[in-house]
Amino acid sequence: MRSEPFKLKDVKRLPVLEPHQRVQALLVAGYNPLRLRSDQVIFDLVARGTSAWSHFQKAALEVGDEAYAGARNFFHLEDRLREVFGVENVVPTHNGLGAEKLLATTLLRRGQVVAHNRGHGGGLVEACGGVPVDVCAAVGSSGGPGDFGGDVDLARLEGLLREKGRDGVAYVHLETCPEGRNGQPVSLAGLAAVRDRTRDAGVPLVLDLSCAFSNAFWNRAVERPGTELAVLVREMAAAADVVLLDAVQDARCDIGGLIASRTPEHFERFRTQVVVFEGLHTYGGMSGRAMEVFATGVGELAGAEVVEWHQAQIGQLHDLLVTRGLPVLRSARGVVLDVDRFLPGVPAADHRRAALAACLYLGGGLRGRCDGPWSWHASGPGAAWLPLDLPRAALSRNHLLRIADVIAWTWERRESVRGLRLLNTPEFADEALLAPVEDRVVVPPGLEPPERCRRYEPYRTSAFEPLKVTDEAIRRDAMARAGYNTFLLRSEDIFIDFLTDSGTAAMSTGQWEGMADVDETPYGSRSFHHLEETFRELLGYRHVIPTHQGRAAEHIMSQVMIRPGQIVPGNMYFTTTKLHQEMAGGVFTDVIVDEAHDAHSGFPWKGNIDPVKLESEIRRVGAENVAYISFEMSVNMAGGQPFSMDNAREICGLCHRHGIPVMFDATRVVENAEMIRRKDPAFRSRRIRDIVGEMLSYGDGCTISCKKDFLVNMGGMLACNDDGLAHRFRRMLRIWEGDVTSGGMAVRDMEAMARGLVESMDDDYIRMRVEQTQEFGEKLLAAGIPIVTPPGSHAIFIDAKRFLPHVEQEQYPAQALASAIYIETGVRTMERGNVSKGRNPATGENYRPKLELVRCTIPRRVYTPSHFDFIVEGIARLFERRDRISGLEFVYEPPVLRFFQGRFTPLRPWDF
Ligand code: P61
Repeated sequence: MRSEPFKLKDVKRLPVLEPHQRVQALLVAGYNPLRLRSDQVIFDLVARGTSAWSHFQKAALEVGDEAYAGARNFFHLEDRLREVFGVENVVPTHNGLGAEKLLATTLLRRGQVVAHNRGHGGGLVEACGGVPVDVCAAVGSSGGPGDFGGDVDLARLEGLLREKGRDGVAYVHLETCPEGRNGQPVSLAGLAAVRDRTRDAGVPLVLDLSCAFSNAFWNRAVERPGTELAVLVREMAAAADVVLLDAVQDARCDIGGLIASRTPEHFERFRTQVVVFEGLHTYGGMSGRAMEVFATGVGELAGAEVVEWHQAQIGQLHDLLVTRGLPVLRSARGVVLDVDRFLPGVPAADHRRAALAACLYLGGGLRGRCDGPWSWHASGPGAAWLPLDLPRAALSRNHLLRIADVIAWTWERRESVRGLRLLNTPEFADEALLAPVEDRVVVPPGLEPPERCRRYEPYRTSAFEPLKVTDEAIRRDAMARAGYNTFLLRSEDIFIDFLTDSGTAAMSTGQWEGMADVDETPYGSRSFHHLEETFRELLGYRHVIPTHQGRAAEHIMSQVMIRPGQIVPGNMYFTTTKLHQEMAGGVFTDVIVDEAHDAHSGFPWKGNIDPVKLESEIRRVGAENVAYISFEMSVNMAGGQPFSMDNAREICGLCHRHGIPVMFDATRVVENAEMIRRKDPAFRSRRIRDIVGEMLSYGDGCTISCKKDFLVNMGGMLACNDDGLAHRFRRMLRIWEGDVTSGGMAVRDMEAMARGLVESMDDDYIRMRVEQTQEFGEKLLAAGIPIVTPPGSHAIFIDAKRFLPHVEQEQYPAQALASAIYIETGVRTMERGNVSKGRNPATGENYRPKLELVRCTIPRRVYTPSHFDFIVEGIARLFERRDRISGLEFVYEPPVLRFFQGRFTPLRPWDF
């Protein structure tokens, strides 16, 4: 699998911790990462409940049936388990341990043996008077998952069964990818052999299926190529007498468990016991909502897409480490560091493993998995290995690169690492308190792994939205049905959606938090005041007037500020902006610099207004006939091109000398500010919010579509300083949009907007956001694809004239290219050429804009480097066969804004 089979839906901020903060945190935690607070850990690689949820799982939270008995969610869970695992007779438990508890307290008698492959985890068996016996081959084999290190030593098992007999062995307990065996899987052949032995001996076989799909990935790779994972999992489940499931592994939940048995007698005993320890037999210690999340997670395992991606990511991380020569083992849960080879200089008595865990934390905030009995970790088989389990669907490739850098950084400093001494007598690993044997564990603080420092998304996935991978025949058909217009495609037929960055951002958990508690009133809600204060503070305008989106603000501003016949000079038109100016009787005039119309000029400030053009317009009509200047940031139609601070200062000064107001379109103000920081050395070390504040301070007001930079799915803004103007804006707002303290928006959307504005000015976020677009542009250029240069901030624009030089402008090359890209890749883009520009109303002729572009617009916080690589490869494939793409003609042409609903057909059938 080459990219995530999902897009990001909700994101969660990763903590930012300077090296000295990590040193301090670890000191307070007694050099034991398990004792750190979650906000002190950047990458939590303990993989228990840390995976991302699908947005269906998140929705499931809202439909918990919290009835004490017979909750709907339990039956849903039963159904999904039957379909996916082929498991019947389910008894729910609060977590995996709850399931083990029901097992041990029903099937185990004092003195009986439990044979297992789990490495550790025998605490419960011992507490119930049993004797756990690990029957695996020696722990610490150095093979990868293809060696099935979770398999049982059959001779030992046979010997034990023979020696103890049916009465002496309570059950044989096998775990898929057992934690204590470094997550190494169990083979199907091994499982079948154990089943034969247990049947012969009359001893129940218990199988923990928590990681069954991860395990099956390796069964398929080695034993059964081409078989569906779900088929293999059902085969495993059918081999067992009793199955256990902890919801926090493959099913990606944060809580929940169950036990089930084909045997009516076992089932009866679990059902009797569940009410003693867990809860009633239809909830077992889970809330209704937890069962629904669990049921949804189980149902989503059927296609196993996320399991496949998880394994692909583990492979990537493993390869990154192996190519640097690090002593590391791949597992089905993550990677495992070979502690002895990693830190040979630290004596075993100095807690080598704990020292390595501490170093990884100091180097970059990593926390490996080190829970369980202390003796197992300190001196038992666990001491030789440090597992780093990869959460499912939560991290991007940049995160993996960062994790690999941190591990490699530690490796490079291994000679200077010193060990730890124990300060107490812990029974469990989380109790241990340690201190360095010398004055330090690893090299002095202040040094971070240098490359890619902070060059990763400053958030992880909290919830994702699964994507449908369609095949080409389906896409060809969908495109024809959509009349070769990407606006008319159904979102469900799309793999990656680059139509627009408008309203498509992933929300953050912080925004959701705010939305959960709002006062739903249109008059004076707390959220309105929060919004007003935040916008005032960050944008600097006194009057803050919310609207439901950008065009509503444009309508009001145009109606209030334009007298019929006045001109409105601007830095290139935008469709809705120009339409509202014209509806108010104004005439748009383009005063952008000439370079903006040249797709290949390297000029860095293609969003600038040309002062000479502007002055000559003012002179031509007289200042009193200029309504205002419409000054757009990160000019959309020019390719997302910024203006410079010098230009803003100069143009605003010029206008004010003539008494002409400057109204910004601040829709993409934060991205323009980041471009200024990147390109203008004077701003390199300035904070983004200061740059934004300075830019806006030169103008008199602004309209904003908050659906772009401000990270919300709905919302707009109109702002100014002038009291009289604000009064007239508000009057219009009441008549056309809604109340002045809501602008016709849901209160929760205002709360999300206030928080979105703050998040958009997070320096780490905006740096990475613009970096992502730049990198995408550079990859396309490297693949020989003609794009508008220099790359902008919100989108990359492909030059359709150069991509399809054989297609006449009258045959709509950009429209044809957008359609062909969809057919080839499943990626949706947008035409920005003469279809968008329309016809000259006087002559009925098509306008012939200089630029015929296809816009690949990048939603914020939604896609990862793997998605981008997928797209670049697809477009490069199409480029090879571009001569087989013909132009289009209209079969239906709407009278206004024809690009939205127009329909086309190819001039000759497409056979690329
Ligand atoms: C977009 F095909 N932009 O880029 P509203 N100003 C600016 C915008 O980029 C903008 C608006 C005002 C869209 C959505 C869109 O022909 C189209 O909140 C610089 O969408 O009302 C919107 O803000 C309007 C796409 C709009 C189009 C019009 O994808």
